[in-house]
Amino acid sequence: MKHFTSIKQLGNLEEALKDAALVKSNPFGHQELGKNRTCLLVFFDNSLRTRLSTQKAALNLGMNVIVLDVNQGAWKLETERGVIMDGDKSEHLLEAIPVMGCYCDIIGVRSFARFESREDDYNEVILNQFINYSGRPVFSMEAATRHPLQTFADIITIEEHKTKPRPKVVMTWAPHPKALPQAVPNSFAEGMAMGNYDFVIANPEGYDLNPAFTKGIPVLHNQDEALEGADFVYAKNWASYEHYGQVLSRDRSWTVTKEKMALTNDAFFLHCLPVRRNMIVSDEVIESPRSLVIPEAANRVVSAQTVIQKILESL
Ligand code: AN0
Ligand code: CP
Repeated sequence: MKHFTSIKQLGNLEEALKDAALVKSNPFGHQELGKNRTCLLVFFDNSLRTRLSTQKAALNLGMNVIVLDVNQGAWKLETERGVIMDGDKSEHLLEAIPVMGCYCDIIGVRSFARFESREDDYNEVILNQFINYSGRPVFSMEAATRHPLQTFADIITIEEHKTKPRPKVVMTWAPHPKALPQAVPNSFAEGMAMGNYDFVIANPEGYDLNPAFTKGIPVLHNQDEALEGADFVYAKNWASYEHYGQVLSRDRSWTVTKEKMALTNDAFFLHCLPVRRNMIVSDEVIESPRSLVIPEAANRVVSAQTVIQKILESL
């Protein structure tokens, strides 16, 4: 694997899950692969899980790790070409990226949707500049439209807990005070399509995702109907795609509560975290024995390590 920007690049999901199981059972088995190699993690946005789990994954593989928080301590970066740089930005991404490439062997990038232009976000302008100008393999740690390392961890977690060959998985929108990207839900939909899942999306009117990610997937605007018989409930907020970046609803009747979970087949609860309690999910549900949010976060090491290993093998 050269670059990793979409869960689809894993190819065969079943094979990738076998690789992940091997990584999980023997995390220090391939330290020779990373020896004397450097992994650079570049963050344009905040992170707890991705920051820690990806470092841990690279360390497990014997790599050296450097972390750069672009907005803390680095020069302010211009991202648009052709700009007369007489403002507060001291350096252009077009120099900064190849320079970063000089100091490492592989690069992870986190750069969320900016919600300034749907076209720029969906063209993954920042991530693609890293791919085009760093001279290094690049993997996404959540870009504008996808969060594939999260999706892979989500699927590993579902596979570990499913009790039937084709579980019903419901991804439901839930309320949040701020505009959040579509990367996590887009990516999860993409991942669900790769496996044997009875997958349904529930969201209010005006919140349908980009149809490129939801082709052939049932989308219901009635959450209760969608939750019926679910084996897994995957909650997430996202801002509107149609009215791009807008928060059209904060309707707390969409919060995942005990009453909502009672509609399911004693479903497991998943969320990528960070989560706002009693907006997205009630205290009771997230603290219940059916909540998988911690094992799901733990699997972020496994997903990152499996992907970094594949990249190292192709260097
Ligand atoms: C981000 C999002 O929704 O994409 C990161 C989630 C992994 N969430 C927040 O910014 C709260
Ligand atoms: N789930 C996830 O990516 O969390 P962070 O934003 O904390 O990295």
